Amino acid sequence: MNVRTLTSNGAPIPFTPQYFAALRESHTGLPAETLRARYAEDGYVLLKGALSSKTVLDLREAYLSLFDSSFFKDGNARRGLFSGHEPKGLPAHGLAGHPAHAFVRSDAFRAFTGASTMKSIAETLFDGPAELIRRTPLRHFIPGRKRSSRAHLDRSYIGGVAADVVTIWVPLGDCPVDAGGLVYMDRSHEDEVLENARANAPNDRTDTRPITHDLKWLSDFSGRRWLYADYSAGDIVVHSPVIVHASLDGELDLMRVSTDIRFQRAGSPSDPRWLDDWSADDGY
Ligand SMILES: O=C(O)CCC(=O)C(=O)O
Repeated sequence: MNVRTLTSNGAPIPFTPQYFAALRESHTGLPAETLRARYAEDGYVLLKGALSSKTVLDLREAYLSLFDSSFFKDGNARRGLFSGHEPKGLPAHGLAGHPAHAFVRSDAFRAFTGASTMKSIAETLFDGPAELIRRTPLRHFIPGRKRSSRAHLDRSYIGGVAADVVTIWVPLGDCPVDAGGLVYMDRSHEDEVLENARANAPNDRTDTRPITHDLKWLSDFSGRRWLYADYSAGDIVVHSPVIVHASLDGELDLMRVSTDIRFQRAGSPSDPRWLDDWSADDGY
């Protein structure tokens, strides 16, 4: 039998039960205590259909429409399929002058991150009032580039007490596993050894914040599996700053556009580096 192999930053990992299992599915109709118990137990909650798929697709379209239509198959920005032709003459993703830099400063994006649904999900998990953290990255992965998020914990990037910060990861559109969605290392939020794995782990960068780009290595090292989902537009994952996560390389035509929206418990200390709008060169 042929084993399917996925990659992350070009490093291969077999898509087998030894390395992968499904994320546990939840939804916003579950009692708040159940959601909090799952978040504590798993380090995440995957909320299927938490947002309207139309709202999510409208937002992605508003962003992609800032590019030349030659970027998209059939010139169709709503479908978001890569034509194979990247726009020329743009700064790198998220730098001033790139559409992602302008978009996170737009009213449409602010209305999305500031929606009451988002805040109320954070408040359910905190069991108390939440405040939006302003710095909100917009991710855009183009198929075939073999570039993904390396295995990391958010706590390596943002200060604060882990129990007082949550991230809501929002794929802007469908994101099946081979389109390069986020994967979470099973129960890694309980495993302090993992954070120290970076001393021995292969690393394709000089940045010491990520643990590794090699997801198979980390799974072999820890004996833990990567949890994945075939996300649909409207699904979100709320995750803890201490769960190890990463993303896979996109193999489909579908571009992966997503955003990670963070909340802190109201009144808890803010990380001063996260008080401004995101820019890809802000260093955080
Ligand atoms: O979307 C990605 O690839 C990275 C997102 C992430 O690391 C996060 O939401 O914390």
